[in-house]
Amino acid sequence: MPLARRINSRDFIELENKYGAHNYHPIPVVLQKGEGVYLWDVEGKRYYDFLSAYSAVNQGHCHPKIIGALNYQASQLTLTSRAFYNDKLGQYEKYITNLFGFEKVLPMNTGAEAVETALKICRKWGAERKGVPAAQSIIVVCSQNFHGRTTTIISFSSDPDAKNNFGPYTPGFVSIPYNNFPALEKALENKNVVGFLVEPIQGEAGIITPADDYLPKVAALCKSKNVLFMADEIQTGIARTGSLLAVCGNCTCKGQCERQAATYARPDVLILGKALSGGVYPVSAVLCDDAVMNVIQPGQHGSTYGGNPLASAVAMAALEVVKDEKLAQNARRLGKIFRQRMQNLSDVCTLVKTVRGRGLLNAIVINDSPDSSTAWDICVEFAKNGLLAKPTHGNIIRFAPPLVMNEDQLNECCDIIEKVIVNFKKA
Ligand code: IF1
Repeated sequence: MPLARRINSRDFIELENKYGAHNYHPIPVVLQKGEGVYLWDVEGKRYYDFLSAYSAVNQGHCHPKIIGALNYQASQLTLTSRAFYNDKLGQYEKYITNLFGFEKVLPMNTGAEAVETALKICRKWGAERKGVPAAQSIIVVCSQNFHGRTTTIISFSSDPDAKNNFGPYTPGFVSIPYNNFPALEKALENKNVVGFLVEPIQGEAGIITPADDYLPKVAALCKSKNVLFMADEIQTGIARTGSLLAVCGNCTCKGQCERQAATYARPDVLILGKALSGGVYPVSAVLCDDAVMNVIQPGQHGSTYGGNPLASAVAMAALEVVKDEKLAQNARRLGKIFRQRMQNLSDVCTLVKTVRGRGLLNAIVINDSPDSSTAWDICVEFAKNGLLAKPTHGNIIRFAPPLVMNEDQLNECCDIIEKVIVNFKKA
């Protein structure tokens, strides 16, 4: 009787290939355990996580405080539906609205659901408060956006992979170039525009950071035109970019104020997700003031799991970790060190064309065609050297470690990145 062979990474990959939809092309590692900034594969190899599940694990993998909240609440009450009240949702709603400085929150589960919720609120507000007939309302978006994968959201995507052959598409959206204020001014001349949806930093597009004055000017223009400024902070929020919110980034207080600073680009609608739960449970949220949120009345929007006690307990713990462990400050400090190390590398290595980002949301642009496999091949080499990252598009590699990383760990990761890139030989 042959000894049963220990199941290995290749077996797990084959299982996913055979039984799972092929809607991803993962880096060939099979992960089994995560703790803080580290991940281990099924063979016991340890990696630094430099993706953080696309910025959902800002607090580090399996943070003990968040897991503790999950375990306790899971043993008490997980889901009631909103047909009844529960003892966690109200506490969570008070906590999150006070923390971000808004009057109301509508709790959802995934980021795309929160974006869809924001779009619905905006359209309804346009019809019932601005007087734009629902069938004529327009929401302005930016080209190269990423806001999720539902049919309405991909209707205004400019990425053919995300959009092609998923029509017919939802109407009512106009796309303008990102970080182009004159283009926004022109678009808002249309009186039927009810909202502007934008990422404070475009993540999937390749960590595109706008001009420092872009978002404050967007906030002021939307206010003057009675258009809702909707900030999608699902990837940039929760301390990732070195302040609690990326829209705080230019504020003189750097996110520690009650958001009164003149340079704070306060959105009318704030959309959160991902690290709102520290990667432990799907939690998303839409925050706005009563004047906007109260267009939603009972029976007009909802979700089976939205605002459940488990999500509420996990999200409160996840947000407390951000504050207690000063993750925004750490992201700001380590981000500067990281970009300097990458710029030093770019100065001596032609393979790194550009370095950009804010806080611990950064990217390097590889000096090769977006159609080349170079960025992918470099990420495979990173994995062999104990660091996990993945290209966003073609030749751009996103670097987004958990915000709990310390300076020594960051420098060790920079050593790995530099070693791989300096020694990289194109196939
Ligand atoms: C995938 C990208 C990142 C987001 C922003 C909404 C959502 C996302 C700014 C939707 C989600 C995820 C989705 C995931 C990969 C990842 C991603 F590559 F797709 F674009 F991070 F950049 N707004 N981003 O980044 O949130 O519904 O996923 O909870 O779909 O491949 P979700």
